[in-house]
This record gives sequence, C-alpha cells and structure tokens, in this order.
Amino acid sequence: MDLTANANRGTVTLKDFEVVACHGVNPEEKKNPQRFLISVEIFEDIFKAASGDDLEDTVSYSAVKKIVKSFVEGNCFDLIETLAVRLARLILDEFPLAEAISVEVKKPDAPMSGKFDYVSAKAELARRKIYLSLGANLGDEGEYFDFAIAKFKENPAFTNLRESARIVTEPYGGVADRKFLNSVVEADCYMPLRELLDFVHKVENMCGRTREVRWGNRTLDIDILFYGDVVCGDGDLAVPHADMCNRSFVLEPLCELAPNFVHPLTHKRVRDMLAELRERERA
Ligand code: PH2
Ligand code: MG
Ligand code: MG
Repeated sequence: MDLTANANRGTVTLKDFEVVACHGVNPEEKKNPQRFLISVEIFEDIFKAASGDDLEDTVSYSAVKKIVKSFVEGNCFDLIETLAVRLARLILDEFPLAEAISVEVKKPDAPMSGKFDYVSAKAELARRKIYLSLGANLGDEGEYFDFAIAKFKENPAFTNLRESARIVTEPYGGVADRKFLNSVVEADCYMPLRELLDFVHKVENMCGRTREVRWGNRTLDIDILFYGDVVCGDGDLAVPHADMCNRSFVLEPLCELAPNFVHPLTHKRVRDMLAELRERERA
C-alpha cells in the first residue's frame, strides 16, 4: 500500500491468527486438518475513531477474528489464494468502514519436502470511486436504467451508490438518430477493473436479451468513465474513458455528482472539463 496516500489514515491488523482447517489440493489435506496463519490488515480512518474513542467508528479486530475463524473453519478450498481472496471480499462486505484490505494466508505445515517457514498467498483489495455512464435510446430506457441500478445495488462490491439526474440528449457521433436517455452513476467499488468490465457487460447483455425480444435493437450501454485514479490502456479497456471530454451527455451528469473529481491524466477537474467543452461548443 502507498504510505503517502495513507499517511493520515491508518490500519488495524490481526497478525498470524491460527486456525486449524482443511484447505489444500492434496486429498490428505482435506481429511487431516492443519494450521493456517491468517493476517488481516485493514486500512481505514483511525483518526476518526481516535477522536471519539468509540468502537463504532472503527473496525473491531475481535469481530474480524470471529469472521476469519468461522470462514476458514467452515470452508474447504483447494487453494490458499481462494481463501485469501474470499476472506478479503467477505471482510470488506461486513465492514463498510474498511477502505482497503490485505489478507495473507500462511500454511506453515504444507505437506512437502524441504525446510521452509511457510508458504503463503496474499490478497489486496481497495475500494475506489468509480463513475459509469449509462446511455440508451431504444425501448423503455428508464426501465433499463432501473434494472442496471438494481443489479449494482444488490452486489456487495458496490457501496454508496448515487445516480445523477437522467437527461434526454441529442445523439452524439453522427450514427444514432434517436434521442438518448443518459445519466452517470457513482459508487465505491472493490471489484478489480477487469471484473468490473465483465460485470457491466453482463448487465448490458441481460438487458440486451430482454430487449431483443421486446424492443429489437441493443439499447443499454454502460461505459466506465473513471476507476479511481487508475490509468489503464489494455486492449479493449481504456480507462479513463478516452472521449469523455467531448461529450456533454457525460460531463453534465458527471459534474452534478463530482464537479471536483480530477482526471488522472489531464489533471483537470470535471467542472473545468465541462466549462471548456461549453467554450468549444460556442466557438
Ligand atoms: N452513446 C453513444 C453514441 N452517441 N449520444 C448520446 N447523446 N448519448 C449516448 O449515450 C451516446 C451517444 C455510443 O455509446
Ligand atoms: Mg458508449
Ligand atoms: Mg460501451
């Protein structure tokens, strides 16, 4: 984790908590329980907890310990990677105050030859502010929007979800010839970026299938505008969205939610991107 970004945050940790359980690829490991040492590091605003000296304002390490014990004992995975990732997600689901997490699973008695301290797997997950653009120009656009919002809300990886006002916009780009409904969604999201892309494609497809029967053409489009301050140009995945500075149907609802969000490449605020677009449109 980046120490400077967390310099006024803090961590609560549980280190090498011992649980005896049955994870492993080996059939014997599934039969004979062995030791697992679990370390959890939770990144949060510990200064808030300290100022009120109140357990309600922090993540209780004893509550974390309880969850770790019951999850590690109550499951039986082949891989310690699976155990680490599933635990990390579960703890973020349970504790909204946790902003990021690192979970390390050590297996000191792994059944293999040679002298070693332990084998281990570590999972790191962080919640990031994400912004998504919703657009549709066929069928009952509002219904698709409602469906997508419901899908996001029922997935625990998304918290603090907000949608901008929905606006009717002229088609942009010279291909579509019907007006669009557009909005922007903000959320805190701990899904890795690839998984988020797969998830929004799944939601689009779910609408697409229904729509093909009921409305004909493809309608709901969900584009990732920002994924925290991450910059990614990986094949089909370009984040931040490459054309957002030219799209008032994106910048207007985005500005309603996050006027001061800073573009990680251009370092421009959303409000300034919108003002510059208006200026170019007038010229
Ligand atoms: N989406 C497009 C192309 N053009 N125009 C508007 N107004 N709204 C959109 O969502 C939109 C568009 C391709 O995704
Ligand atoms: Mg699009
Ligand atoms: Mg798209």
